Amino acid sequence: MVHPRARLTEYAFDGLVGPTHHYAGLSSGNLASTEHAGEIGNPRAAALQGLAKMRLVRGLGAGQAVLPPHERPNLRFLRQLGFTGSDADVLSAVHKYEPGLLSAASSASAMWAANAASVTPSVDAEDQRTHFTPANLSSMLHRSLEAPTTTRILRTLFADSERFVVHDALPMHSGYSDEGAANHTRLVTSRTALHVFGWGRAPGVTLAPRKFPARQARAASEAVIRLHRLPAEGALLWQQSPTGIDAGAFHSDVLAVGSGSFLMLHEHAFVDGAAFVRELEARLGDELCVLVASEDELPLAEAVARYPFNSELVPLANGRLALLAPRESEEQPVTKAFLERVLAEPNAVEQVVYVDVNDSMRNGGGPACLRLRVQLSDDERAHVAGRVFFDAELDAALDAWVRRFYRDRLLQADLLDPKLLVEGRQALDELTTLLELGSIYDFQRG
Ligand code: SUG
Repeated sequence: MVHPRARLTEYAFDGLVGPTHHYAGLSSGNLASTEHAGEIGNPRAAALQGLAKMRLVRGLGAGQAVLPPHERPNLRFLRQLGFTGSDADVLSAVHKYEPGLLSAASSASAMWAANAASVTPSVDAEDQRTHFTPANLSSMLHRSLEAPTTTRILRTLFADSERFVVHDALPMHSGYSDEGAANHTRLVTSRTALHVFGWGRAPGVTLAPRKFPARQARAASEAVIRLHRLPAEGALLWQQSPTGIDAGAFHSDVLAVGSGSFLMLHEHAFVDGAAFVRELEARLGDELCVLVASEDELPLAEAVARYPFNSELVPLANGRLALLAPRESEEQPVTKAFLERVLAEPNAVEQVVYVDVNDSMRNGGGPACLRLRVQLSDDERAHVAGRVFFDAELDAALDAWVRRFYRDRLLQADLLDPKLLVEGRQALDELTTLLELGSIYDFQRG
């Protein structure tokens, strides 16, 4: 068990990009997804970009681990909808019926691991275990298919029930729609730790986006707080700004990112941003450093297009942070100027590194979307099953694995190719051996 003051190390668990990565315009309200629909995908480049980011984080001396992709196309889902015959029959019938449905069944969206689950470190939970609730992702069809496999993966890795608990995903209902850690930030000062949950809708709340869906239900965040045994004073729920959502900020991590005692956000990230910051200051004290970009400084449209707030904040050994921003935000002067202001703030971010995750960005996933933060003590880390912690050897093995199995060109029409299904299964079968995970996929379990 964990001592309440045990030192925790943060591990970024990155979702490995799956072999079916493509652009299908599946996420209404995610402008990049809609804009790039139908473009040629390059799963190999996307996966290699992901590995390069992990290599960079590890090179900074920070904790890095991987989560495997899910099996796609998802034949179980398609058969559940009444498509029958051989796998090839199912794929061609679905494609004929509705190509978008085949895309939904084939999306590599599990790569955006920030949406995999909500996580509470053991030091913050009343029972001193690390809690995980896989996100049900019920607001988008293609993403709603992820929870069973995510649950299985997390239960495989975090099987030690003395230290970890992986809850069931919340019920698949719009009232409990849960997007995982993409709407969550843990802030810490020497006074306390505070879990901030951004939510988009709740019964009786009339302030709501008009164009795009609000994905996170407040009741879902409340359920996570109960499940994770967070004391009431350790959590703060706040509504995402409908203006932000209607401008394309479908998760709160599109307009806000925090780590430790640092938070940066856009004024349209949350409803009544000034009151939000006052509340944080009251709870966390003077050590908290909050940087707000006003609409004048950084227009919402640029913030959504360039994703500076979806930067990955990497805790460094000296207590400061590295900020991994998407390359797109370096290329736009106003956005770059904002990040330079962040860098100039004393005692928070000591370096800004621009990373190329463009193949993910074109589907609305920046650096922060690709990772799930899990804080672990050394003892807890030693009890994580499998071989998922990223070191030079795993890096080399994964790099060779991607180059061996991944295509460098993929269009929606390729998804009905039964060879793609076979290649994908071979790749995942090999991966489970590499990561020492046993049989986690349906095709391996019969
Ligand atoms: O859920 N895109 C993802 C992007 C997730 C970003 N995650 C965070 N902000 N944490 C989504 O909208 C697009 C797939 C497509 O259109 O092919 C997609 O699912």
